[in-house]
Amino acid sequence: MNIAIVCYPTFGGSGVLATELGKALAEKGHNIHFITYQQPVRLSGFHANIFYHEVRVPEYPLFDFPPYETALASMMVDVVNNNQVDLLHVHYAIPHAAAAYMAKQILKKQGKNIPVITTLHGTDITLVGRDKTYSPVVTFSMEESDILTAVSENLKEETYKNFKINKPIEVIHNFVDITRFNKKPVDAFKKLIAPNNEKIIVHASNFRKVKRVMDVVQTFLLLTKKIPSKLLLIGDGPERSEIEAFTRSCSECHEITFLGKQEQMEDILPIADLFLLPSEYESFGLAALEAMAAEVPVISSNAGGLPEININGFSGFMSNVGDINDMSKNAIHILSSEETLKQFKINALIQASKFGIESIVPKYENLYKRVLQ
Ligand code: GMT
Repeated sequence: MNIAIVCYPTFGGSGVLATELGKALAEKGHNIHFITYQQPVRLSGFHANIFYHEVRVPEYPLFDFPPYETALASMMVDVVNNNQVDLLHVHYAIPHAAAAYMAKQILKKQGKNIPVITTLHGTDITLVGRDKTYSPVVTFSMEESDILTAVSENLKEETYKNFKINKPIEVIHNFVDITRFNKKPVDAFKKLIAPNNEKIIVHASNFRKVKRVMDVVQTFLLLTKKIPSKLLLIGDGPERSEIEAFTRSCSECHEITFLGKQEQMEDILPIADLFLLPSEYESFGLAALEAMAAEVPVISSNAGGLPEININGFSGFMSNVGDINDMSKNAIHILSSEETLKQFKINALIQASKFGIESIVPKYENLYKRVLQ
């Protein structure tokens, strides 16, 4: 099949998932056309059947707000017309689903019926999408998509709760390529981070409020009083400078390192002993799944779709949002003995395997076949 994938190119989970899906489909012989404004971060190297079409919005003095959505819809039309594209798969509803609707209508006038599949990822529904600034357009473009999918049962429920739509929503969980993340830790790297055999704790996110990165720091400070540890904070975003300022002013924070944005998570995760994700909300928590695939147990909140991936007392533990005492208590329990840690590591991998790329990608292929019939 010739498939056009529209996504955000950044480190956010929706862009990561869309890119990994495109790469996996290309491996299976499909031609994949990525349409976005920048090369997706996870799209490196040459793939014979992957094409990247960059959306550019020309500057014009009148445009205080450059019309990206219009440029995107035009690019979709162009890519479909010139590459025998069979379907459009858009990730993250805003503004991709609306632009896809526009492209579909233009193509219809030209005598082509192009199915649109919209995959909802989380904040396009729970934070941003339900705001009245966007809600009417999001509602309409979800209804008009030929197929609507969500990355967790929780996100499906949230969508029906927040939008008046009748459209069926199919849940296809996010996936991970286990073979890529399940690598042997590099001892020299581990030694560099933790020279005295301290435990290595990792958090990775876009440092937005919803991620509650300060809870990560507070949980770590309670934990490290009992078990000598190092905390690696990966990613960047609006909350980083405030949290960095706090860690500079706090005398107990010298074991915390900010690594910034990292493309090769599969090289870092294998040296970790625990992954912290105390988010206010996660539709799924792809970062936690990738950690589990690297045999890293997860201490998370129990918000949103996290209970669908993190199994309490098995692959890690879950606590109520903001309960840093419970999170640190659970972290200490996992790290208290090598046997306990080893068992949780094994369990994390078992749990991640339920979301293996080989079982989830065919679900998208089946969707495509169905919509093309
Ligand atoms: O987590 C973010 O803020 C980024 C966001 C995105 O859209 O890129 O992630 C969402 O989609 C991911 C992939 O499906 C999910 O794993 C994340 O849980 C979800 N984030 C939220 O719901 C906050």
